[in-house]
Amino acid sequence: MKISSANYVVGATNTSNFPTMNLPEFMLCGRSNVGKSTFINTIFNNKYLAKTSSKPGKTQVLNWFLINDCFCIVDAPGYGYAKVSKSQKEAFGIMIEDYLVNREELKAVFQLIDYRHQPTEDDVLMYNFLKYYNIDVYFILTKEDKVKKNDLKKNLNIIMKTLDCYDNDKFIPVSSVNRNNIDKVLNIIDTYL
Ligand SMILES: Nc1nc2c(ncn2[C@@H]2O[C@H](COP(=O)(O)OP(=O)(O)OP(=O)(O)O)[C@@H](O)[C@H]2O)c(=O)[nH]1
Ligand SMILES: [Mg+2]
Repeated sequence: MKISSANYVVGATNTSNFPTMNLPEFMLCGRSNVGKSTFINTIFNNKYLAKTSSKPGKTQVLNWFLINDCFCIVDAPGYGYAKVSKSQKEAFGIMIEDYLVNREELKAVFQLIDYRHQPTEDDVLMYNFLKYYNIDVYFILTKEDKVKKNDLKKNLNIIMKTLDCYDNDKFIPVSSVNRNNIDKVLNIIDTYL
């Protein structure tokens, strides 16, 4: 897929102000700091598109990005960030659940997992939630450039085992540093368009 345009559309916190473009949407979810916003900038080749930070908790609302005027990517706040207040965590949770359960435009979710670490309880809960609602999910393993060659297979096995996933679930290791496998993600999106 050739990317001819990628633009920020809007940020929203509840159904009443979600945009109404009636285009296919793909959501990114994952722990705070796993690299969701960076991943958007990497796939669409524009480091200023989504705001990123080395400190967790950067993204605070659902952000829509319009790609090639034909589909949207939705960036979400991360889960599992200890410093976010309990009430804010609940608000993020409700907003993301509301989106995932009710959004007709949603085609698939890319769940991002840090390739260096064992998935957390929150990662497992999110995966089970997606499966329960029959939402197509693809795992993106981020920060591959930071994993030692010798650990690639071992880490993948730990991640698959912890998530207790299905044999046909797809895992795509990516890196914002060397752009590894970015074309594979675009190919997946293409199959829904
Ligand atoms: N080395 C390396 N660093 C990465 C990669 N992806 C993201 N990062 C770094 O990880 C940090 C967090 O990235 P973000 O994209 O802001 O993370 P996020 O998941 O959007 O975080 P929240 O908005 O807080 O939920 C930043 O310092 C990025 O530069 C990668 O593939 N390789
Ligand atoms: Mg972010």
